[in-house]
Amino acid sequence: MLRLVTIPISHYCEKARWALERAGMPYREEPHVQGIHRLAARRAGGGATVPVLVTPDSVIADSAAILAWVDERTAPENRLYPSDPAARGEVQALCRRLDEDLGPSGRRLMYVHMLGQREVTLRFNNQGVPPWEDRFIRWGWPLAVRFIGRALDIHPGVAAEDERVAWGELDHVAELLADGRPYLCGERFSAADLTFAALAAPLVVSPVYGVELPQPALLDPPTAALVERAREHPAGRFAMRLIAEERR
Ligand SMILES: N[C@@H](CCC(=O)N[C@@H](CS)C(=O)NCC(=O)O)C(=O)O
Repeated sequence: MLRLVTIPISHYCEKARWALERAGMPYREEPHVQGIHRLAARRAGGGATVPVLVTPDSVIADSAAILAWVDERTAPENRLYPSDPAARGEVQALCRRLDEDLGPSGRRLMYVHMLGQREVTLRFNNQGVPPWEDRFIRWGWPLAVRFIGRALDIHPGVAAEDERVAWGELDHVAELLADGRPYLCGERFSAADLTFAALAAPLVVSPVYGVELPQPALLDPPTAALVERAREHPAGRFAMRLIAEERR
């Protein structure tokens, strides 16, 4: 049985879950809270980040590498990467861009919003984690806020900066779609679509995700307004469409 070490709320972990589930590969998720995840990731044979996928003969500690590993074991008609080298290169380049720009900016933006909403954050963040980790992070909440702040380099003004980068990425996706193509790299759902929709999930607060996400009615008004604005963006609407159609 495959093992997937995660922070359940993490959008990089959602990428891995989505790829595994889409390929019909059974796996056991091992969810942890922030901080403890580093011990779990290292114990599984990975580095400091999750997801980490433990297979019978390897340990894969990066979400893009997990998608590639899953794809090699998927029937050709369901693959996420085209076999043509040029088309494959295009998908990989877009995935890399989204991993490097949309992923970190959207994540930090949502953490800045959510860290001030302790109860709702803990309720949704801690789904499925071991009970002692749930108690640990509740008890040590101020420490957890400091740990996350340091790990993500949260500083004054960072939310505006992240919003600019994240919306720049949404605009880029909207520009790609402006010629009427149904998917980011053409006629077929690819790793770029999965990567985009998973990494945009915190911004649009995806209604389908590996764990439940707090819908706008539960969020503070500025956060709810941000989510509504993301959902109304053409790229946000595209993410919602992909999630509804492809995230089974
Ligand atoms: N490039 C990595 C990035 C993964 C990543 O940043 N994971 C976050 C969770 S969203 C993490 O583990 N951060 C905690 C840390 O750096 O300590 C991937 O795609 O797997």
